[in-house]
Amino acid sequence: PPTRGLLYPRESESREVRTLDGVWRFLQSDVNDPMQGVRDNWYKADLDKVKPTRPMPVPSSYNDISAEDKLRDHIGTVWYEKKFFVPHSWNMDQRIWLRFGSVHYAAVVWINGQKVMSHTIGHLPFESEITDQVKFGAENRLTLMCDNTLVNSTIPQGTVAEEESDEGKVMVQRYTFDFFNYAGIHRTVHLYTTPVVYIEDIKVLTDLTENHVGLVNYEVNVNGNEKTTVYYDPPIEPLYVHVQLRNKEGEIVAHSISKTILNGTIVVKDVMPWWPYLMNPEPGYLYTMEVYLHAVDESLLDVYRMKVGIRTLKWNNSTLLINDAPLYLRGFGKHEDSDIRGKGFDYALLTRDFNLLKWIGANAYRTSHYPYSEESMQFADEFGIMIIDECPGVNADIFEPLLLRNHKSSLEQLIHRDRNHASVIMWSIANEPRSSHPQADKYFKFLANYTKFLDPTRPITAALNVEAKKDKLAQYLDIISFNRYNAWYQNAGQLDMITKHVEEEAALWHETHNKTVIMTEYGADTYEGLHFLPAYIWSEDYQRYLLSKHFKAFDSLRSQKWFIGEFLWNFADFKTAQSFTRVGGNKKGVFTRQRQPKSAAYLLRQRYFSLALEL
Ligand code: GCB
Repeated sequence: PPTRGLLYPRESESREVRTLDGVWRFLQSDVNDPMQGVRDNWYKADLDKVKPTRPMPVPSSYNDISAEDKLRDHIGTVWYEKKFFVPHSWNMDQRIWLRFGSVHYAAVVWINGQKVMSHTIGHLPFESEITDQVKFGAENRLTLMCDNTLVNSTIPQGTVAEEESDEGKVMVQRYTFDFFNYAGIHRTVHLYTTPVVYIEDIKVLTDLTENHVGLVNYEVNVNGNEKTTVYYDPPIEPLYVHVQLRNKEGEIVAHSISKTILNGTIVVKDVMPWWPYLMNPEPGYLYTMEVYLHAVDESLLDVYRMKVGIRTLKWNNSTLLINDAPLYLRGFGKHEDSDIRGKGFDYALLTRDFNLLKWIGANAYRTSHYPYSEESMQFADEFGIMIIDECPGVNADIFEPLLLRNHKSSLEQLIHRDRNHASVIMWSIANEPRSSHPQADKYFKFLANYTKFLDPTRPITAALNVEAKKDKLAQYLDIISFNRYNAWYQNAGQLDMITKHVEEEAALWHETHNKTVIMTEYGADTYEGLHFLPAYIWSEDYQRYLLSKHFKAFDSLRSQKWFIGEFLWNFADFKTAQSFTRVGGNKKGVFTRQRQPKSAAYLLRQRYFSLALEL
């Protein structure tokens, strides 16, 4: 498998970073002929010459930007275009890179009419060197085609069918997960430079020893050397790195030089470990690791800086520990979702969400049901919020080989992107797959082993919703997570049928596999402002009552060490595909989509803080 990650673009004395965020040109293809643009070479000229375009913000989903249902519900390809200058000053012994934080679902990219890259699977970054395609000191044209079609082999799965309508035959996209299939350029587009010989990837693994000593093991991957005969003949070698660590105050606290190799260990005395929120007076402590790449003549080739949290993570069949302290997770399932921009990245929203997590006393969330932005992972490190990092495999149903290939690829890309984050404590390989299906056994055996092979340092989980006795996946997990909607999808209205069911189901998972258990989803749709006494379904009163009945179950389960976490569904209301079970979307948030609290948020806050104080 590939071992290479994608470093987040950061400027330094050897690197320049720009973004191409802003207003791009946009056009929708004909739903009945999505490949027309490729056939007719739309990327070879300005898009406006092909068809009239419209302005489109980047990053943003395109779906909710206009007043047209045809754009909101569009199926197939859309085209984006952006003009940008590359200054003359960049035409000097360096490489130029174009990087997308995420485009959903599939993307093809051209620079000045030449194809430079393609990528499938949303929510994950991809990049390409474009040094040979750009014009220096001149304007360049970037064209991107994006396709939102989901089929049996995509992660996640969907189906597209041609059906009869009042306007003749139309295409209909269906999927079984409920969140809206937003599409477009969802995250920042970076244009950046590296030196010719450059730091391509860094992997860190941290440890703590007795006497307050921290260890940072690092492996640096360098690239560009063997390909550089054009630039440097003979190639520069050998290379070495000088790595140093600065504390929050900016003082150098440790360093290491290896004169011949690119990996080593930094020893940090009187270490400040990384702790989750409310487990320590200074949670989320991060050092800055500075990596200087030198040629053997000591000339400086490249510099990259990244934040590192130093912690240990251990688990067995009865507990999960950070820095040898047992964890109890108080969290949420979330979504990347907001008004107008859909899944488009927004720093204001991200910062608000983390401030709300802090306000409510949560210490964890699951990136349901796909990888979240790299910027959010950086926030999680800094706020001490632990992450169950989920790949986009939601509601897998038909287990075909091509699906497995894409599922594996999504985990490989996710792990290489996120493995250096102290906040990531678990990989989630699936949400609610049909794990009772006969083919699920072999499929998940393979997928679970592959994930553990990619990262043996973190436990793996999956959020399950089939009956414990019928499930075939849990046997391959380290930690069992389950989703259940007592008094909602089961026994709606029966608030007296929650506590016992939750206790019994958690116990059954534990008994069947002798592993730790988390409840990753429970909740009730709640229309803010709706009140009923006695509590009645969809009201704020019902949500509060339903939560308190779950808390009762969690409290009795917590006395058994193997029950290690509760995750409410959902942090905030979010948009869904249209259905008669949804009023303006899924309303199970304790915050509205505008991030204001429903009354249950205060109840949860009380619980999360009192749980934190107990520990
Ligand atoms: C689930 C899914 C989640 C849904 C939720 C619901 O089981 O995992 O994606 O949003 O139920 O509210 O229906």
